[in-house]
Amino acid sequence: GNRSKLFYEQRILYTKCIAASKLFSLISEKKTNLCLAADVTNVEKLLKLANEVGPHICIFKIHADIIDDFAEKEKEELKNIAQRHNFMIMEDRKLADIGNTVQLQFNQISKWANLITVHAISGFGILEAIQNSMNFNENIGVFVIAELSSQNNLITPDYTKKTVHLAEKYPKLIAGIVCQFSSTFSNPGFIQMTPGVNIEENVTNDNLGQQYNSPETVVMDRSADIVVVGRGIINAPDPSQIALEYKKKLWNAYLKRMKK
Ligand code: 5BU
Repeated sequence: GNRSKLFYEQRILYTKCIAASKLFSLISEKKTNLCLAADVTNVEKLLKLANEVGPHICIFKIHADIIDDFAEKEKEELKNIAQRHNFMIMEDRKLADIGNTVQLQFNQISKWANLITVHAISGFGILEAIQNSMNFNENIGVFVIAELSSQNNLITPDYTKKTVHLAEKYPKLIAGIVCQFSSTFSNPGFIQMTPGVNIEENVTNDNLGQQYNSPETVVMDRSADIVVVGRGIINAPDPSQIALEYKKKLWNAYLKRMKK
């Protein structure tokens, strides 16, 4: 079937990943498919963003290694905010090492994150390692990176295909795929997460290779289920107000896709 024609609620029937079904239902409850990329270095600013933007997002995505003094207390506080506003916390760590090392890294990150990104570059060992650890914590969902948004990145069509094929072998683990195109995978149980979106006029890239599309392009033409927005929101004078604007645009694009 065509996954882009199923409502979020319907997609729950196809997933075997607990985190993915939670995500599908919170998206349809809150009517938001917006993921905030909270790429800030100051931990107070991070928590303030989570509080202010929280009502408008399904995922609060961070890079823990860029934050100054992100300690136990702050992680607990972020978890509390996530519970209050009903969003999930993603660590965009892009794990990529051999299975054993990834297992050790995962065991730390799974103490506070609900979702995590991984590269499939090192092969099956990385997913086996996470699966072994998952027995203790069933609620962490993995997003596998099959494509990147950056210009001239080194991922080939063959690598993308093999990544999706590998992900298919771990349905309980895999919440979704980070990719750019509708054709990248077909399993309706996987969530398509797509970064590289900005609504400012004439902003199509940054000067370090990032490439931007519109909400309509990624949701309607490329069938994204969750859209990642960072600087378009966090650099605005009023992040909460602009997040609401992104939320509405992205949700309308989804509704239009379903009617098309
Ligand atoms: P931006 O400020 O909207 O450009 O931030 C995009 C975020 O998505 C940032 O945190 C990146 O690390 C992340 N990202 C990406 O931009 N492109 C990719 O292909 C992947 C992740 Br995978």
